[in-house]
Amino acid sequence: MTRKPVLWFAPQTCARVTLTALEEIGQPFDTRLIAFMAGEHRQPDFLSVNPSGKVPALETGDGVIVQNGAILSYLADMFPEARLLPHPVDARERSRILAELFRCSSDLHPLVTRFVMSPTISTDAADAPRIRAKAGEALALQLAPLERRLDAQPWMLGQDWSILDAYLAWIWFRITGVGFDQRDYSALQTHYAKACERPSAIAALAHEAKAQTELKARGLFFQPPPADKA
Ligand SMILES: N[C@@H](CCC(=O)N[C@@H](CS)C(=O)NCC(=O)O)C(=O)O
Repeated sequence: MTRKPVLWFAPQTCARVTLTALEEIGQPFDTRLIAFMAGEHRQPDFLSVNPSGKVPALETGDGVIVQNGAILSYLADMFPEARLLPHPVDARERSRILAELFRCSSDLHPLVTRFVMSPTISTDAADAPRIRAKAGEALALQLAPLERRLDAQPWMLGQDWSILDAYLAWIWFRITGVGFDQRDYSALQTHYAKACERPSAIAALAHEAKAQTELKARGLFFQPPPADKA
């Protein structure tokens, strides 16, 4: 990746995970902010980068990479010294690591979207609490094994932090931000607090804070409503 990468992102979205990965790598990168409330994700400028209109998208010397899992896997391979993911010794170990990435991007993230964005998913406002409740039940089912795992080990993959911990931390931030019941998840709470202490996470949040200020100034910052207001 010879040219400086450019990350297309928005604050509070799953692009936070990619932002954290780039901060962890510690090499210069640029960002382009997408204002969802202005519909910028549906405008030609961005659609020419990612035709599906979703963040994150990473422009690199190797072309544009989309899908968080693919970007993280690419960055882990390109910058092995950053140890974003363990270096797999064989195909089986690689499959275990990929399974955890897909757990975040394919199992959990769609549920997060339904739970957090239920008021914007349905055209019928009365439906929103029901959609959120169903997504909450499904999330509880998916998070229970992770709670047990994190009760027995500090990080998603064992003793060492990986970018999967930033992914899970974003998921936790998103759902608890709108009122997911945390009571049965003390290990996840501890994990989130530890994940947020990492310098790369602090830097990513500082970056987001600047973007958030910019969006607020433009009247374009969106905060999903909490559960009791959905
Ligand atoms: N499968 C994609 C999902 C990305 C995604 O849904 N991003 C959200 C923000 S968290 C987004 O851009 N949503 C805008 C939209 O779907 O219109 C990935 O893992 O990168």
